[in-house]
Amino acid sequence: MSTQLTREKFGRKAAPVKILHVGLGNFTRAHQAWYTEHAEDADEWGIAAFTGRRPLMADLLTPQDGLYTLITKEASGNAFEVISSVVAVHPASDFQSFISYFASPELAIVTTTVTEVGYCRRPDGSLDVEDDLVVADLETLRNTEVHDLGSVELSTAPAKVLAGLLARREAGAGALTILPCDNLPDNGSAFHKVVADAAREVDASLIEWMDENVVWATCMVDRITPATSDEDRAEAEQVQGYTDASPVPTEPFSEWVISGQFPAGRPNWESAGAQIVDDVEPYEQRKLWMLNGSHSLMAYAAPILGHETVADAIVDPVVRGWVQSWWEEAGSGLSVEWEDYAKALLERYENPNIRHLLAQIAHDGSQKIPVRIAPTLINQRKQGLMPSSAVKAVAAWMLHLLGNGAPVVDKNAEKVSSKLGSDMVENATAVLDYVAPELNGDSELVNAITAAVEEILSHRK
Ligand code: CS2
Repeated sequence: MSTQLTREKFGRKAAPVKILHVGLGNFTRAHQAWYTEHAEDADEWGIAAFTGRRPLMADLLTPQDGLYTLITKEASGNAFEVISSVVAVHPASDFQSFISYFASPELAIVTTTVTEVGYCRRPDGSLDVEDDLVVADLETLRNTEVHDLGSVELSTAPAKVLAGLLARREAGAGALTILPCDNLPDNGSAFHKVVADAAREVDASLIEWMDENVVWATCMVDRITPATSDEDRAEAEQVQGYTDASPVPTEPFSEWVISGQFPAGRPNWESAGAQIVDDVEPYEQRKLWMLNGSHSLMAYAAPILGHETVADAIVDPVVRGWVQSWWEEAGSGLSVEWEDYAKALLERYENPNIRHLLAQIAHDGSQKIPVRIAPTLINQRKQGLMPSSAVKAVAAWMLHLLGNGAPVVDKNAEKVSSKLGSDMVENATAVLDYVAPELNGDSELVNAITAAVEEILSHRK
């Protein structure tokens, strides 16, 4: 019989909750929780995490007191470590606890990984106040007294955080920092915008309070973290000698670049390797374009060529060539070094021990393509150039929406796919109109997309 993973058995005391995380998944467990665990003042900083819609992670981790095994997958083998910085895991439905943390003066930082979709934004960055879930949440908030906020059910991240802030103001619990950890440019301002838009709809007086009491910090996050497999669970048990319902596989590489103030303090994340900078933008662009952009290109194109994982795809000379051309194209628009970064990326992708499914990366392309690919497309067209790799990524996404390659898992894809039919020129026009409306009418670009569709299909397996 193997041992159960608990704090008592492993001698890990729970640190006081000063960080609340919205949207607990494997990424946060491999990234922010790892940095917090390794900060020199780790024993002062506990994370209370809330799941997304599915309560599974709370069910799995609560019996383990929030502990779990991080499996770092080196190309040469695996390293195992018990992480203990997550001290409580709540299902999203436990909104009473969510509100209580916000109302506590101890709470210093709120972090999020709600993915690009979770911001509920319109293409111009404003809150999508026509989205059914947003409409319902705002209605609920308008009809709820502050002292009853813990008993409501909300679905969207901007509304939840707004509810938390309303409770915090009421409690006089002081200033805090909100630090989104999603793959979006300027994620702090992006989240600020949607929460402020929500506040305007519910209680505009909160805007002024937020200006004085909430700092919206921004960061670039990076660590490739696939979903947990049965083999990971079995291996953790075999090597570590205990049962872990939810170990996390991750790569050795990790980067966190943060900018912003922390009026109520923060862990000494630098002591664990995080960088605190004045301007995140150059790091963010490099990561979003080079890493995430090539991920998306592979996620849509490579399954059509018969590949299932990043490690499979990157050793196919055709895909590798496409990725390297994309790096040159995207890199030429960056203000920072990118050649060494690209070399390191190749090594990360080639790691045969990481089984990163292309179908997982393919999720929610309607939110990812505009952020990862469109800037290069637009910048190059403005210079009169034909960005053939950005074009290839758009063509691959279009093929994906048309039913090729990985299955479509994207609640907002309908906005584009409803316009797609059998005429490739019309399809390319519709997709372009969604990805970069400012390039509407660029017939040369439309032709390039249809040619790229042919090229990708000519390699089909
Ligand atoms: C990936 C990212 O699923 C995706 O869209 O591109 O999750 C990527 O693995 C991380 O951003 C790496 O830091």
